[in-house]
Amino acid sequence: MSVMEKVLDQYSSRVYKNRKEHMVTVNDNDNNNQIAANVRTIPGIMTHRGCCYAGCKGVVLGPIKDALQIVHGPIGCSFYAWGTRRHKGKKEEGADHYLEYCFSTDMQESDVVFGGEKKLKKAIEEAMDLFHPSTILICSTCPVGLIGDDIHAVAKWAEGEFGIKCIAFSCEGYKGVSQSAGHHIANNQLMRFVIGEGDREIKNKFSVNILGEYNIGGDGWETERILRRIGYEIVSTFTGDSKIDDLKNAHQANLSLVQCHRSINYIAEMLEAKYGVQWLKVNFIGVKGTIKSLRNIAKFFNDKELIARTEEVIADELSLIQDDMEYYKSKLKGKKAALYAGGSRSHHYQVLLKDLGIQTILAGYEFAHRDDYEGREVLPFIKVDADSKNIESLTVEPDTNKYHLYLSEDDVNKLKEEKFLDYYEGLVKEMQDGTYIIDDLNHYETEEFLRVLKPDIFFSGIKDKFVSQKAGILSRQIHSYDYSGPYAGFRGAVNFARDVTMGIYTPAWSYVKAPWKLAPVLEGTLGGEKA
Ligand code: CFM
Ligand code: HCA
Repeated sequence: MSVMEKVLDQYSSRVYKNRKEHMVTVNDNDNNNQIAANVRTIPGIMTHRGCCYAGCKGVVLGPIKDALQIVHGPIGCSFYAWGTRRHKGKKEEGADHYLEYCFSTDMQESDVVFGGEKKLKKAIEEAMDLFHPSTILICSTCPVGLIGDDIHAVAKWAEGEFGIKCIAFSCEGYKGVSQSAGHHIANNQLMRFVIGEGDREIKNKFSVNILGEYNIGGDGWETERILRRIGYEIVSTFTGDSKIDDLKNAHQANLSLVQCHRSINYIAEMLEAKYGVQWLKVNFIGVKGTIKSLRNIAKFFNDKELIARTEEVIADELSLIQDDMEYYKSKLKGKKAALYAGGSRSHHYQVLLKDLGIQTILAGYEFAHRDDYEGREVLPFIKVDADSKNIESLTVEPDTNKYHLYLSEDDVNKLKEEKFLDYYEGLVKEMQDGTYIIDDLNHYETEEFLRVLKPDIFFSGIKDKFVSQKAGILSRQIHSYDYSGPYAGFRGAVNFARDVTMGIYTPAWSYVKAPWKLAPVLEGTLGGEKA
């Protein structure tokens, strides 16, 4: 029996058939590595996915530091999103700063029965009284959609009443099939009501947006440090350590760098269609990934001095980390890893693991779409189902006043044909033949794959971390970095290598004996048959 068959074997035939389509043995299948993705989880299965609200409020909007964000809903949703994602931001003199706060309407049963709009208005009035924000974002959680509170009308009222910007996001948790729906909803509203409004003077022609960089553990700061050292101007970062005013100016940059394709490709595409800002996929995780990204950015701007400066900075940064990286590589070479994250890190981190001689034997995503796995070439073949149709898709037209091109149209088309611009190759091409890719890996499958494949380390999140550790397999969180970081760029690579080495070599592992390794597994019968 193959490894996959062994894991699937416990399922009933219907679940077996469904889950099989979410599993791929790389380059060892009759299906061109095609995978089922972005569809509903089977009810009753212990998924690791989050919800639409998590993707909108938690992921995309959360890091915007000067917008006061009110969650309209019961308190639990807010409490869960309060600081757990570690999107860092610095307070700036003279600017609003709300990152450390958690604002909620604390919806109660009576609000669900009689409607919650009044309470939301009251919360806005209170927020205005106490904090005088210039921007308020309202995010709804499940009950708000169910009872039909019109948060968009309340946002309009707030704009008229207080002369502020107030945007509502109908990101009820139940929408779509995962966090991914929330990314889309957040992006649509930012495009509608924020991007394009700024007129800050951009003096540097080497101007970029960094899209899909949320500054987890300070990753964005390291990326920005390197880019600034080379001579780029960063117009906006979506949305790590960002301010509304930066986002308003995104249309003025000459190039968008896309770090996390899954959460932000919509804005990258709309910025291009409406304002002519081309986009380039980058990956600042891993030394080789960082170097390749820097060279590609310089190639786009096509300037001799910039290209030379890029090489100078790369050489200098490398000289500062090379000894450390060699040392950690000597400790980690030959180890095997499994990765499971949301929609992009299970690819990005493989580049850094390769730098350290660690092989990835299994990679999974909670909510990536087929293009994140198989590359954007499959986009025309992705079936749009009812759940995707429920999420609004914006169509934008070129803005005649603000549309601008850095390169000529011919050059842009040539670079698109070369799959240099507007392209993401996806996860599967990074992986070795015979390794495994799993979509929406659930709790049972996680335990089974770990048991059978025995990786040295499992990179995932808080929900599975301790299950893995209790079974004697080191787990590090690649969502929150276990309070460490940054892991991006040159300096981040060393931090990561240090943390992984400490984890693997800690003597604690010699004291861990999983309980089921000491006692015999229970035996019995099920429905009169042998279990
Ligand atoms: Fe993009 Fe992200 Fe990720 Fe993501 Fe997330 Fe995240 Fe993640 Mo957690 S935006 S898809 S929705 S890289 S919060 S910062 S770590 S699951 S792999
Ligand atoms: C989310 C946020 C999350 C959760 C991480 C985890 C994050 O999806 O709601 O499960 O450990 O990175 O904070 O992905």
